Amino acid sequence: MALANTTFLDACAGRRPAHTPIWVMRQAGRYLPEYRAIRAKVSFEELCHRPDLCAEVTRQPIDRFGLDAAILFSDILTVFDAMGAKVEFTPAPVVAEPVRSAADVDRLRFGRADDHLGYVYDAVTACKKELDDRVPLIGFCGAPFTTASYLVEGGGSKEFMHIKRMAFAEPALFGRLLESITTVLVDYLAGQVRAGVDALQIFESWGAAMSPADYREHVLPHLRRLVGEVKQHGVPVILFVRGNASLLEQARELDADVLGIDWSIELSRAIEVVGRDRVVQGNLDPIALFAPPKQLEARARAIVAAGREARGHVFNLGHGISRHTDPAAVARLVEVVHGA
Ligand code: 1CP
Repeated sequence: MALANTTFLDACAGRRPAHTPIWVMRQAGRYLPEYRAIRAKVSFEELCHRPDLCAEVTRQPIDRFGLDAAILFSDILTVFDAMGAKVEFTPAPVVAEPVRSAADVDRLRFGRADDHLGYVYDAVTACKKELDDRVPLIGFCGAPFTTASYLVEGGGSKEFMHIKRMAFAEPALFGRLLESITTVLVDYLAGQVRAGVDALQIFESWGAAMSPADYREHVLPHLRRLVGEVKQHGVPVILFVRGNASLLEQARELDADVLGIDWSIELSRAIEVVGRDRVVQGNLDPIALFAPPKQLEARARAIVAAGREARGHVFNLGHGISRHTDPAAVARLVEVVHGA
């Protein structure tokens, strides 16, 4: 069956649908009472392992807001199951044994995604069925550096001391780790496409921890390989690199169909940097959802207008939605973007 709403895929392909499509990073999650009701019954880990519940929470924001794309409910760290690393969600992720030395890297078992992540593929299948071709489904993974940062730091981080130390002091070890992670990610995204996702997003949430020169030397080659290999599957690839103002010039070199823009740069300026021939996604400050309605509306309209200068534009936030957001503000935002 054909998709009922193709606005998101049209924009990804550089076409101009009747309205600007919108989805919201982290749209399924704790700001929604219907999500919290499910989480009151099951842990986050259990939720990720239950395809029926993944499908339900993936659909929740589609039902409530009429967004133009759904994103698979999972996490960028579930992929650790294919690397022999254990993570607990508290809800912030905690890696029991951080990977900091050559012996630690040797201890990891970089396996086939198919052997360890079948439950995610089952969730994709369940989501596709649940969505019933109303909107496309986005699959995702963390970028090699962002994924590695959780492994090496042992969780979230402010300074990224351990992973940067590894890159600067033991570049061969760092390179070996990122290369192995990238191989798993390539395999994992291929499996998501086989299971039925219509598009892919790669989240480089923490790339700005590196200076632009260090990013180019130590990180970009791996991201380039990931994007290049994943592009062969024929679904649109969105590359979201946070810290755009400094890293956008590197992101634009890669062959991603869509470049995600955070709110550290005006969308019009970002379009000048990446070129008007590119498709962009973004970039409302998530905290703008806490502004008075008129102000939210003005900010959203300005971003839709700026997006018209690019070859294509998918409206989104500049990063994940805050768990404290009032769902009514999201409903208003969707209405404004669709009406603009
Ligand atoms: O208690 C709970 O319910 C757990 C909170 C939660 C949720 C809802 C976590 C733990 N992960 C998720 C789901 C999730 N994570 C999704 C699917 C839902 C959706 O988008 O609608 C996605 C795409 C992610 C991606 C993700 N996880 C990223 C990249 C995006 C970003 O925000 O930069 C990152 C960095 C993570 C790690 C992670 N997982 C969970 C938390 C609380 C975090 C962030 C920790 C940190 O700040 O370091």
